[in-house]
Amino acid sequence: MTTTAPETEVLAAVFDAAVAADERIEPRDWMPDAYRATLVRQIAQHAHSEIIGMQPEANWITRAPSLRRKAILMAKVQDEAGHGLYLYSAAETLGTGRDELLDKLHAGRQRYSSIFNYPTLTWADVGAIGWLVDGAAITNQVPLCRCSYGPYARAMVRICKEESFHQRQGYELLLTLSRGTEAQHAMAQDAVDRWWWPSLMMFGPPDDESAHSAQSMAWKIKRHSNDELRQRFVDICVPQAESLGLTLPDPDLRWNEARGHYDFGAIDWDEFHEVLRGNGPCNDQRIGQRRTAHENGAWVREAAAAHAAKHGKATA
Ligand code: BYC
Repeated sequence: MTTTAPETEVLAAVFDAAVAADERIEPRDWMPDAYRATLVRQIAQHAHSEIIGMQPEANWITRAPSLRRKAILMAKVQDEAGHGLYLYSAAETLGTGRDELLDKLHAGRQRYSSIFNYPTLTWADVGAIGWLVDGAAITNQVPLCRCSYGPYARAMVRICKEESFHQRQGYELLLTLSRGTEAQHAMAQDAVDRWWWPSLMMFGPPDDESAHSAQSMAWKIKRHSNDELRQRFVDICVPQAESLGLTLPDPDLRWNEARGHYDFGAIDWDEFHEVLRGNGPCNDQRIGQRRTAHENGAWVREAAAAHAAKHGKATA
């Protein structure tokens, strides 16, 4: 639908008023092109993170130490596929199809979270991912349940419930290892040492370098800045690490009475940018495996399309 300049001004005023009043923007509502593009960028990146995020943990399904642990891990990895589906569906409501987004991911034109470019070297990494990575994801994503765009906000409610369960299983797994043999305790500590700093990077660049934060916060897509959420996460983790009997690998971590927060050491932003440029330890492996999985699934998509055509149904 094309609109004249005065019409667009009226529509923009209605949109601004809805955002100011904390009302939800829904798919059929008028929205600025840049708002739509920002949402597609963030939701796509988030969806891609969910499905790429299946890989590091799936690496341990065949080697889980018990049937119970295997069943839990399989369920968690399946949940992540589900989160990807909710999010690709939310992006579809903005007029962007799943095929298009997957093509962009496979061509390296859209991002997924930096965290999934690190390897899972031991079984304890499954615990560290649950505790730290899902913990960081929840801290970042709970405010997204109040995002101004309705379909994204509603998808986040369900995702956050499941992520909370994932975080608890990671904590419980690490606690078991931490209280186990000396070797198990050391394995848990080593995993936390490797995952701590990359988890802090999940929140994105510092506020003064975050290109999108100010506008996304004005549109109430993001409700807090990257640094605010990172600080919240550190404050949550320190007492949890103590209960786990594990330490966090930061000599500068200490309570600051005046600020009412934990101070923490400098993050290696060069490492973050290298990972974003594709030079992390597992970037090639992750995207290569994703492309292969997509190619191997072509027959399923073709069969579903043929079935739908025969029965007169639209395909996704
Ligand atoms: N990794 O202006 P900024 C999960 C990019 S995992 C890669 O601050 P924004 C899960 C950013 O895209 C988490 N790229 O951006 C857990 C931008 O580049 P472009 C997935 C990053 O969007 C367990 C540039 O840096 N969650 O759920 O305002 C198992 C400048 O950044 C990262 C989400 O995606 C990063 N860490 O803020 C399985 C949550 N950080 O796009 C799955 C939703 C920044 O201009 N997303 N960049 O090329 C968000 O909340 C925001 O997009 C971010 C970044 C906080 C991540």
